Amino acid sequence: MANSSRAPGRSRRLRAALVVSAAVGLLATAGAVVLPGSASAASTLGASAAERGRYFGTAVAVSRLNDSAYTTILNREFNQVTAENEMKIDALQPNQGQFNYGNADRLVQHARSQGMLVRGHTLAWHSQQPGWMQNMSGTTLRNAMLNHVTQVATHFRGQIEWWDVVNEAFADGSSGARRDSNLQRTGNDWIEAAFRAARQADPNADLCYNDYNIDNWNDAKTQAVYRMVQDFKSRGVPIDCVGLQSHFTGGSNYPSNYRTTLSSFAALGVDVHITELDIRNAPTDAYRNVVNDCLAVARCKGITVWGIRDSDSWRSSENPLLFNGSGQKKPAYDAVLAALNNGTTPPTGNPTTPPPTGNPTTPPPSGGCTATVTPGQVWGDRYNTSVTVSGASTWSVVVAITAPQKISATWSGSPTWDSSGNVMTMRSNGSGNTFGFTTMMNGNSSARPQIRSCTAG
Ligand code: 9MR
Repeated sequence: MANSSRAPGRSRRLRAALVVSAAVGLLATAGAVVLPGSASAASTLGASAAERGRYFGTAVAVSRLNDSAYTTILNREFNQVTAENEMKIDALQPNQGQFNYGNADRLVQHARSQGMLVRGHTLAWHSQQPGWMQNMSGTTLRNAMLNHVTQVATHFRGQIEWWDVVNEAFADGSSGARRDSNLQRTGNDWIEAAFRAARQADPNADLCYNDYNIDNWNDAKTQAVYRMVQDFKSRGVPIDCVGLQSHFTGGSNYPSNYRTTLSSFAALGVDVHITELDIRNAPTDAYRNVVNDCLAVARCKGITVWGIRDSDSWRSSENPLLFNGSGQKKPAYDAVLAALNNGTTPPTGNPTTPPPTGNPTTPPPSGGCTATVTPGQVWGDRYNTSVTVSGASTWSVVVAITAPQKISATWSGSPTWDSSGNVMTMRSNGSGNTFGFTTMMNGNSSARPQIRSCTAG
């Protein structure tokens, strides 16, 4: 049954500013663009975007996390990550029924340790299908696809901010038609079926449709995706966002009506994301325009570049990214940071003082165990909490969050949620007696989680 209802408050998640990091960054500035008259000039992409209530992210190739030069830039500059390949269907389910989460989990772990948001990419796609799926058709394929969506979204439940539920399902050119694929041949409703399965499996993740060549408002493909989203919204199909990949081939390929495209999708009641940005030869003006266009549209939640250094790019010979192969900032980097710093800060959700580090609360023993809260790291828009259980080796702990705060990530336990999304029951999962979670402040920087109960067994 269609269900477009969801936990409240998620769209407010990113509005809070990263004031703490920005201030620290200002002191530590090396080569930052300081704009006279601006309230603050953050020195990293992530901190500056967070000040504007946005994220600035990158695609990550998990194998490169072993490269310290790469990881240094990643951790310093970005507050959102997308797995470049490790969450694709062939990576996660190489043989039918055999799931391989190792690399993807490693990225999620890394993101969590750094307070980065994670975009899941991608649950259903005509490409990068494992061989067993490529050979399927009809009901068998439909069921296999839905099972993949359900299994994967369930595995990552609580860890993923946005899922690219369906990727690249429309044809290029002037037809405005769906792309022919084995998935499309299972019936035109395959896309909405995937979205419904994803919502059911992870009600707290925002669900996106993602595509390329939907940047120019006048293109038939853009119009066709727009009509699909409009139709989904009108029929209650659960969709929350549209991702514009924005792989541009050069200054001319950045369309002058890009902002119109972003705001037109947003007007349908979905968020918009720039999900895979790279521009041939990294022209400063096109990069600057993309940032300015996103900042001009309230529902444009953030920008992800498709790699860190030119040498990391899927089209490295075009040098399309913000850092050169040596990890140095390119002129496009300076243009992007300046545009971010020049942007207006959203009116709500800016804490004027750093949020409290939190008061440890120890609830009275209730069900045979005790759960003790230890405040963790605090960022401008979110904070970590860990909870240690004593008195039992298997347990469930009920944690309540004050809306509009929202838990965005958990670790070392198996969470389930009540229908509001604000009460989490965390069960032991063999990972020890301490679990943790990240809470987005969403404009409320003072509330802290409350332990409602600790039950042994
Ligand atoms: O950058 C990715 C590259 O390493 C892979 O070989 C390729 C095939 O899976 O996918 C690239 O990423 C694509 C993304 O998943 C979807 N949009 C287009 C991206 C560039 O091809």
